[in-house]
Amino acid sequence: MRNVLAAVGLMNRSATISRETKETCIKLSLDIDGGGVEDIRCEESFFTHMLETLGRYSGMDIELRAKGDNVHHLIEDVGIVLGHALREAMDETPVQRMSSQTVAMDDALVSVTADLADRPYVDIDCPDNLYQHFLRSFAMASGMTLHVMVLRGFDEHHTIEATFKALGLCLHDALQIREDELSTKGRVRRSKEC
Ligand SMILES: [Mn+2]
Repeated sequence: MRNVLAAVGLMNRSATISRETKETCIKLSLDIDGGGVEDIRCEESFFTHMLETLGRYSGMDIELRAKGDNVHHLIEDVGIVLGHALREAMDETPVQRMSSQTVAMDDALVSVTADLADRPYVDIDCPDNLYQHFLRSFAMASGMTLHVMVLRGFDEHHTIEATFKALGLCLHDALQIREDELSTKGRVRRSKEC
């Protein structure tokens, strides 16, 4: 539990989104101040494993039920919904915003840098187009800046898994609450009302 105010019920950084289209059906509950508890059921076992990794390393609770007419639509739409949920759950509470993490997994060495402000921008190295698509959709929907650099690695599985671990660690640190906004211009995220 990273947030004492959430622990005593004085703050709620969570969001629940249901999204159904002709291509996918997604139900997601996200709690930033959870304990990294994942309850994920979707049709792709490696994608499920990566989302569990993201939850565990970020310390966010992720509850997900997702189905899709194909894996591309499933991965893309889960990224969009997860990004929207993160943005909604963060709201305007000041946070550390920025984090950079480098993770090794055997041959793979991956560096992830994120800034959780309203500055949607991505530059992503990824050996798999679908997982690059997920990361891009997630980051753009959340509004964050996200850079992923694969420093080395030849096993795609290791490289993708190291990326999700590093992203999770970035989110863990960047979501830490501050008393004031880390900015010279004040507000860096819009409230839901704006
Ligand atoms: Mn697409």
